[in-house]
Amino acid sequence: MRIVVLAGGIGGARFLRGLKRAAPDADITVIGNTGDDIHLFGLKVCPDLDTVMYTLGGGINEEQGWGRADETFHLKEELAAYGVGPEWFGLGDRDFATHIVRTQMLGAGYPLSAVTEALCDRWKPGVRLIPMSDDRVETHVAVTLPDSGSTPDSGERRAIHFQEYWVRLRASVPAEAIVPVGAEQAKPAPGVLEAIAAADVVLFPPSNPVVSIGTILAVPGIREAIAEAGVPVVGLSPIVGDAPVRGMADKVLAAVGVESSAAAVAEHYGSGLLDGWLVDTVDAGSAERVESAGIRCRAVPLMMTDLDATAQMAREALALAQEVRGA
Ligand code: FO1
Repeated sequence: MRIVVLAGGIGGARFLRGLKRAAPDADITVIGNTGDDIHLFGLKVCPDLDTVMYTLGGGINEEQGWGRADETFHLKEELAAYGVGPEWFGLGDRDFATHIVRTQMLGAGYPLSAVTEALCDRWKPGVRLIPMSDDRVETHVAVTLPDSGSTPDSGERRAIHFQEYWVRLRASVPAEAIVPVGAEQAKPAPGVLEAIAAADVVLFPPSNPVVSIGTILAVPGIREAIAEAGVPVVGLSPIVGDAPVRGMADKVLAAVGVESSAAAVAEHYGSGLLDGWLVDTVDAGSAERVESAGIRCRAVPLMMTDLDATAQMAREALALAQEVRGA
């Protein structure tokens, strides 16, 4: 079975671990979000690609869900001693090596997709990980900075990098707009459209529907390829009981005018894209609303508490795909 998964960071990576357990013989292609990518200290950092690679390759910091296990921060401390920041973004020494190799290869002319493949040669994630695009796409968030009076730009309306919004501001101010800068001109990376066309099923894990999966779908050609592939497309709600399972998805949903509920996220994707949608058992009451939007819906436990529970979620997603295929 050929499975294509659109993935963001932590939620996508953990789901993939369960999917590999549930379908050990499947050929899994992961299309990774690169809208979170950021250039720091002259290096290209790809948080979502790295989170998938480290999680599936056994190198992730399990408690955080991002960055490397057994990490140290000497380099960051040395940079700070020179007054070189940003201090709010935690890049560890082991993680730095990945960004140095990536930046070196990009500088030598390799596209990001080839670089990602080379990095995965080390981590052997057991899936084919492809960035959504080799072109630069950077998610920016329009905010009005808090009027603290303490910084010169406080009270101003500005577009800031997604990482600044997420990590420095902790999504503490309303996101007024989310803009995947560069997406309109971006092309899907080599292998993306081919994998979708050859897939037996496409899955949307419980990743952020706006800044993760939404950004991937914003690359011209990807949404269309999925809609036209003629294979079941099944998603898992990242919202359980009107709140994100983790992260701050509700903040960015508000920016695109979508309420924070399992049913509203399904409607946001729409029946033109989604065939099936899994909601948590606590949201069983919203199944009817999803079905009346033309999307087959089942209520099953959706908390990724451990690998067994996550594998069961993946099995439910594949079963729903089978069901809609037979419909
Ligand atoms: N998340 C944080 O909350 N704080 C950090 O300092 C931080 C650093 C970081 C470094 C490398 C990396 O791959 C991920 C990192 N993340 C950090 C996670 C990341 O900001 C986001 O969770 C994702 O971009 C959203 O998917």
